[in-house]
Amino acid sequence: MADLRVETADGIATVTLDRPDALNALTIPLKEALIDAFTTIAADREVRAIVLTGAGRAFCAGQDLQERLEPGAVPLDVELRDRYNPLVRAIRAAPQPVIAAINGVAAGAGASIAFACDLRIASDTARFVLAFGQIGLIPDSGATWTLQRLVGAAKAAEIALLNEPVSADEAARIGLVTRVVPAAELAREARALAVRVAALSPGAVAGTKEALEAGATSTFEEALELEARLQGEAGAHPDHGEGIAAFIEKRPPRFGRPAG
Ligand code: T3D
Repeated sequence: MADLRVETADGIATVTLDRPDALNALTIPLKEALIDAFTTIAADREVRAIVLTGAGRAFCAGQDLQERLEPGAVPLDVELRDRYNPLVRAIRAAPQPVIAAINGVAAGAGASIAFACDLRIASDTARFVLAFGQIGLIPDSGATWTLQRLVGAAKAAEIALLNEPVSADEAARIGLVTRVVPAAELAREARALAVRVAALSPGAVAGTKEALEAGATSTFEEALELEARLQGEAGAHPDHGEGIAAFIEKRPPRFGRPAG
């Protein structure tokens, strides 16, 4: 698809939104290509980490507002159920960690998509703008769920209700991004993060994602039980033995593929 690039090398898939003239705003074909890309990559056992980024000066400006004005535009509830929700679900359900490399402004659903990722690293030129309020909408694509879990309810209410842009430095201060790097170093630093997580046991990483996701809404008892089940699976996988052997032999572990 012309507006989306997917490159895979050394176990890392890089997904790049590529409509720089429209600040990578999301059209129906682009959203569908993204859903396809995440679904395909999730099933690719050779891929151990995913980097999501934007071409040009923006990460993503959210819904393409030109498309919204076209005659016969899809009603918003349908658009959310058919495309935005499947997209953020696909990001969160991927067994591999998804790293948002936020190279510039992330607005509307572009911000929501960044919030849905597992890790966020930002260029010093990045900013988050919820933007929904200024066009008479409510935050969507999971932002009402993700944002308050990332920064706390009070800060999330401030960001969502005031529509104040959040600068890269402020995002780092409130824990919305892992760190901020100079723009010229973003791609390299995002890749370095991806290499770090890609070196871990893929099964353990997938289990960690699953447990964190479930733990966000479960009871303590449910979390304990899920940890017991997932740890049973992790403990029975050869990666556990390899991790212990590598520790004893004072060498880096060589983890294999996920079980199943
Ligand atoms: O609708 C549904 O299906 C429901 C789901 C909704 C999800 C959503 O995402 S709703 C929110 C949609 N997004 C926005 O409202 C953001 C609109 N954009 C902006 O507020 C600003 O452009 C930014 C804060 C993102 C960046 O500002 P700035 O000053 O750096 O850039 P700019 O000059 O405003 O934009 C540059 C170009 O990109 C410009 O085009 P031009 O004049 O050079 O031809 C602008 O029109 C275009 N652009 C920016 N955002 C969008 C866009 N074109 C289409 N859709 C956009 N969202």
